[in-house]
Parts: sequence; structure tokens; C-alpha cells
Amino acid sequence: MTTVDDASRPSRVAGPDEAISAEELQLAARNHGIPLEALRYDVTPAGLHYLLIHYDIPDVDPAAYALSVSGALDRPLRLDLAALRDRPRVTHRVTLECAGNGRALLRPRPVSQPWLVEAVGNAEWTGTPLAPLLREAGLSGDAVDVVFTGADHGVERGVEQDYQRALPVADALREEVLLAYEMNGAPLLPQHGAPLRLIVPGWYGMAHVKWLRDITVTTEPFDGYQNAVAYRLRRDADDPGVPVTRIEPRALVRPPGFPDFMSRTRVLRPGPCTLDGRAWSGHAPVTSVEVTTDGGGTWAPAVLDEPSGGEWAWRRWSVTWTATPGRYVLGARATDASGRTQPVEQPWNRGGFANNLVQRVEVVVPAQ
Ligand SMILES: Nc1nc2c(c(=O)[nH]1)N[C@H]1C(S)=C(S)[C@@H](COP(=O)(O)O)O[C@H]1N2
Ligand SMILES: [Mo]
Repeated sequence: MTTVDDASRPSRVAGPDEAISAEELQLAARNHGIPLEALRYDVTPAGLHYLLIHYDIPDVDPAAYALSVSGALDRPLRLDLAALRDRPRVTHRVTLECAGNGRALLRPRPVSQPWLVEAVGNAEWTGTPLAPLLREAGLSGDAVDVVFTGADHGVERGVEQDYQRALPVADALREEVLLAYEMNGAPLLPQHGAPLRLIVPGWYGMAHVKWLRDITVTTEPFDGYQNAVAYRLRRDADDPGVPVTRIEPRALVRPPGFPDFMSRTRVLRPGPCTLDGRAWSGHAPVTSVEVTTDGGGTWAPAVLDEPSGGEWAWRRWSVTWTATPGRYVLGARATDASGRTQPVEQPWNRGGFANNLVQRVEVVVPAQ
């Protein structure tokens, strides 16, 4: 186990035949994914939304809570929950995805939270927009970064820290960025950041700081651990890499039929059926989804439903298929308006981030 004095422990890539360890299992048991059948819901019920918590869920007393806003601005603020709730109120439906989604499918496997494809959810977040608050506080013209600090504390590769992430000031001022106090119309649950979290539509999960207690505007680039060390796309340990930011396009299949208990291979009766799922991208709206039943050999276009819930929410897609006896590997591929799509080769990087390789859903259609 990592200890505070074990300061040099690097992130690790598993050996060629190295199985998932008890440490990875321990993380996976704490940080659950969405059960893929829950792709049926437009809005993911709170308890079925994925979870990622680096340290412990902190004990924050909502009655004593106040958000501090300070740094490079004229009028530092302290806002309790009542003051935050008195401000303009907005709801956005937002697809949240962990940057590590797909990590455990990479070869070789970067050792960390071992997600397959299930680190995603699409919830309604209600709160107050951040930009007007920063402007009212007299944001300085030479502001560079806005640093968001959570109330949770831990140690990561030997570095003791509060969970902290910065956004460049231009990104923090985008009108869709929210200080959210409700999820799906109810106060935030402890595991999702109660009483207040940041929501940065379009960005991978690490930017959406939970248990938010402090906002500090800086005039120098922030070089904290989660920005400068952790969430970077690197080829190798010496590569400074580039920051992980927006969500790459992805489509997932809602698993058809019923599962085998151990393998979760799907069993589907022969005959006509509808295959469907969800597609999203944090760069630009999804413009098309294609579906394969032969593991990527051939592709057929899917029908995209009208967007439901605004530009930051996933979209349903569907296609009709006549299942005949045999074995199949289903998958779907999303393309967005920026031209980004899902690769056929794994996009490997040392941290195992942004792996949007097409999903493989094994299906058996038995003879009647
Ligand atoms: N304070 C704090 N915020 C955090 C985290 C954390 O560990 N601490 N995890 C981040 C990561 S990596 C992800 S993917 C999302 C997950 O949000 P959710 O658990 O509500 O789905 O929260 C982000 N915000
Ligand atoms: Mo994450």
C-alpha cells in the first residue's frame, strides 16, 4: 500500500499477463459504474450513476458550510448554502464520464481504477452559474486560472493533498459552468459532492470538483498535482504530456436480451429486435452513430433520436436487427460535428485516459 513517506511511487503499467490486483478490485468496489441496462433511462437515477472518489467521502456539515471565493478579485466572498440558493437557478442535463473510462481494456493496462466502459451517467444538475459570481466579485483582468478545492484529503503517489483542480479562466467563465447543489431535483447525495460541486459540461469527470469549499483565482498557472501530474496524456513517464480536458465521442450499446451470470455474455432470442444505446461527445454534438454486429467488420447507420435535454446530454440511437442463430460481437461508433470519432486501434497513453475504442458486446443467439 502507498504510504505518505513512499513519495516516489510512480504510476504503474501492468506486466503482459498481470491480472487485476486486490488493490484495483478495492478501488472498483468503492467506485461503481452504471449498470449498462440503465442506459435505458434518459436521466440516470442518482443511485445508478457511476461514482469516482479518489480519497474518502468527506464529512461536511451543510449547516456550517460556506464557500470561499478569493484570490485575484476585488471583493472576496463567503457564501452559505442559502446565499447560493438565492442566486439565479439553472438546470443542465449533463453526461459525465470519467477520463479513465476504458482503462482496464488497454494493453498493457495502466494500473489504477480499472474501468471497462461503465464510468458514465447523464444526470440533471441544478445550481447557480459561476461566471456572474466571479464577475460580481470583480474578477481581475490578469486572472489566469481558477482553482477549485474539495473538502476531501488524501495522498496520491506520495503527495498529500486536498483534491484540487484548476480551469483556465476562459473555461471557468463559460456560461454553462455551474455551482450545483441538486442532482435530479434532490439535494446532492454525499457521494456526489454534497452540499456543492462544480459542473463543467463537456469536460471529463476530474474537472467537476465535488465537496467544493474554496475557489481561488490565480494570476499564475496552477501547477497542482491533479493538473500537472495526474490527468495528462503521456506516451511514457518522461513525457510532460498534454492536459486531459473534453470528453471524446463514444457510443454504448444497451445490452440486449439477458445475461449469463458470470461472463455477462448476452443471450438473445432469434427474430427481429431493436438495438439501442446512447452516444455523446464533449467537443461537439454527435452527428452520426453506426452499428456493427461483427466486431467492426461491417457498419450500418443508426437512427439518432432528437436531442433530449440540451447540448450537454447524451442522445439515444437505435437500429432494427433480425437476430439469426449464431455468435455476434455488437458495437457502436459515434462521430461528432468536429469530425472526431472512435478509433479502431486503442489510443494508448500511460495514464489510461480517454480510451474511446469501440465497445465489444458478446451475444449468443441460440437456435429455437
Ligand atoms: N473533490 C473531489 N472531486 C472529484 C473527485 C474527487 O475524488 N474529489 N473525483 C473526480 C472524478 S475523477 C470524477 S470522474 C468525478 C465523478 O463524479 P461522480 O462520482 O459524481 O460521478 O468527480 C470528480 N470530482
Ligand atoms: Mo474520473
